[in-house]
Amino acid sequence: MPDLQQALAEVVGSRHVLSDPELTSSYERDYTGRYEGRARFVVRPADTGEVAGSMAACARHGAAVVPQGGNTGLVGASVPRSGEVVFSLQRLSEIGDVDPAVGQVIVGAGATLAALQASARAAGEDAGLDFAARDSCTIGGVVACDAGGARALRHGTARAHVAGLEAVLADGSVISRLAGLSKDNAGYDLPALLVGSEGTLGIITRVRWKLEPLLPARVAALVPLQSTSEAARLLAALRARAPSLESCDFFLDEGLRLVLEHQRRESPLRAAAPLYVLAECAARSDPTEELAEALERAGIDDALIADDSTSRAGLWTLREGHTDAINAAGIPHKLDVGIPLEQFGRFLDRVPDAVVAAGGERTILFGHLGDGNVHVNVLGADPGDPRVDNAVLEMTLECGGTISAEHGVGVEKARWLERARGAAEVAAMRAIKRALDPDNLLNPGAVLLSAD
Ligand code: 2HG
Ligand code: ZN
Repeated sequence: MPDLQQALAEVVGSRHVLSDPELTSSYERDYTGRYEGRARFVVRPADTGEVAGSMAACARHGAAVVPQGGNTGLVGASVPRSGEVVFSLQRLSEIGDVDPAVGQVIVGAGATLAALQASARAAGEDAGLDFAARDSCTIGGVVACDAGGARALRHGTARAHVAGLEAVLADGSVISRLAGLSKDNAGYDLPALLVGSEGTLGIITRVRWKLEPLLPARVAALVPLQSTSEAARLLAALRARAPSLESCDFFLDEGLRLVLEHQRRESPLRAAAPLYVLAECAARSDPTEELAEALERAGIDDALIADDSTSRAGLWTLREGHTDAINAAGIPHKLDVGIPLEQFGRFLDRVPDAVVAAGGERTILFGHLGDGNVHVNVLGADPGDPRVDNAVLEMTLECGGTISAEHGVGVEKARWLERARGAAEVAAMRAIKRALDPDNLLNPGAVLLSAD
């Protein structure tokens, strides 16, 4: 049997099997800097056949693999831990023609979200999903971790956009459901199982993506608020009065100050407030009146309204700029949790003290209010110290929330899965994992702890 490097080179060509640390290092460290490890090789297949051939070679050699797209994951699941082969899917970037009759398009796992958005727009459609990492994150990763973002409030998470997919399994075999039939219930829904499986059940190579109609008329409002109960009242008013509501995000004053400092700009608001909501409405015709009615119903008269694309983008950079501004200030602990709205205020009030008691210094809270999705970012704790993570996740469960809303479980929260889901559910997950990946070759240690 040829050695693994030679076997992989026979499949993808030797220049696509990287082993020189200068070439592999960018695949070995995650975006936050909290997670890194060495790769045995980085392999860069060009298409599904090459992914399948590479996986079969790894299976023959008993070599574990970590699939990777744009390496924008935030839970440690996209970088190697201990000598795995990294499969970079970036060369699978082809985007097919939009089928206008069904509003679907077949997208390669390595196409960026921004490229999908551009293709959709050119065909008069919308990808229906959007978030700050759009220029780097890839569709395979988006689907593998069931990413959400601000527009999930209206259009659902990545799962809602998957009309089918193609993937390579642990033995190198290929499953393909790309016909895009809206009614197709022949057998188990394996594509649904792969969505959110974070590379532990198969390597997604192509996705049939469901598009949304393009809504060209957009208006956003940045609303300064005094409390989470005011925010809840605003959300209720938006739901009642503005059916065009697409996003309803939030951030706090501490986060805003950090972002303004990082972006070297002034606040667009005259006065600071403890909490800000950024809401956006989208429709075929101007939704400004709808938004204004909702704001009035919530008793708001000091919102900043942005009705052209430049001013809307200016407001969204304040919200989306949090991740970069936090990264520039240190290596963060990032806990992406979901909290029932009635517990939102209690959670936001209590979490900073719990973080300090667990050895963290600074807590920055922001996220997607409409989905109850809070991004808890903590600075000042040692990257390897789990106490902050434990404190935040403990409080999340106490509040009836979920330990992972849109970033995934990864390696960061694998220890917590059983607490969060219960023994029976995790036993069922393990049975599925064993059936599809008996040798634990696919992203070992992500989602489910390998040791058990
Ligand atoms: C966002 O909503 C992303 O901007 C990233 O989910 C959140 O950096 C984070 O914690
Ligand atoms: Zn988010």
